[in-house]
Amino acid sequence: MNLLGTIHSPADLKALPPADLAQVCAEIRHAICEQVSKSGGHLAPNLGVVELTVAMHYVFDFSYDRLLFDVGHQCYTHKLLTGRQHLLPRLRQRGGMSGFPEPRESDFDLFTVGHAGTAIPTAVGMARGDSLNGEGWTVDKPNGRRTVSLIGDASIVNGVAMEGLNNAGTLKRQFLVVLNDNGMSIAKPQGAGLCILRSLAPLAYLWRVQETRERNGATYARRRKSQRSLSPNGRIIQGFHR
Ligand SMILES: Cc1ncc(C[n+]2csc(CCOP(=O)(O)OP(=O)(O)O)c2C)c(N)n1
Repeated sequence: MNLLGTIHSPADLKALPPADLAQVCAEIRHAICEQVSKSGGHLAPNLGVVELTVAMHYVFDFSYDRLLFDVGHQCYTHKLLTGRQHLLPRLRQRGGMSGFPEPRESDFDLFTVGHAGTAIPTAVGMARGDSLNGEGWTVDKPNGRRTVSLIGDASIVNGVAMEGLNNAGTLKRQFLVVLNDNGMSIAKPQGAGLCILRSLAPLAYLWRVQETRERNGATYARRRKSQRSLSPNGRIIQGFHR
């Protein structure tokens, strides 16, 4: 049975059991490949975020919460989950599906955006606006709007993205940045920022080890010591949360 055809909004996706999500992802991949092979379009950036986008729509409610794509042409899965499958056959053509987030197409697209570095500062502005309106998520208002920005490893080193992270630290509320660290941009990413990200990889690995050890009842002191010795640079990113 085709599942994607039954999804007219993220509410339909949320109604599926988690076990069905892999099939939804496979059908989305197939739909994107079929269409891009006919009309052109961005293939790799979209195939790289299928599972990630499905997971975000499964967890959050973006008819209310905020979702911002930094790499705008990564939005095909998002569009297929938000009532726009009928526009896909005319991808990037008049009257069809724009290849970028487009608020005139759907309320699920908050910002017309190509690329790059803009998602985090824009999300900061939206989060601050929601908070000023009394609609933002806080500990006391757990049903308030949450904000999520998705950004790649080549884009997070943009000056404006870093400035956004700096400002995000002043929000004092929920603010999620999902870093899609796939080790690739148009060519191999370069520069010092990349070295910092690479140095975080052992930390991510250790967190997985920690989870296993937690289940096995290992002591907290021992876990912390391992974390420090493996990744001193982890504190650079953690520092933005202070
Ligand atoms: C300001 C600007 N610089 C460069 C580009 C060209 N460009 C489009 S996508 C991209 C790479 C994106 O890489 P990354 O952020 O790692 O995303 P992903 O690998 O997840 O696609 C670049 C350099 C652009 N569109 N705009």
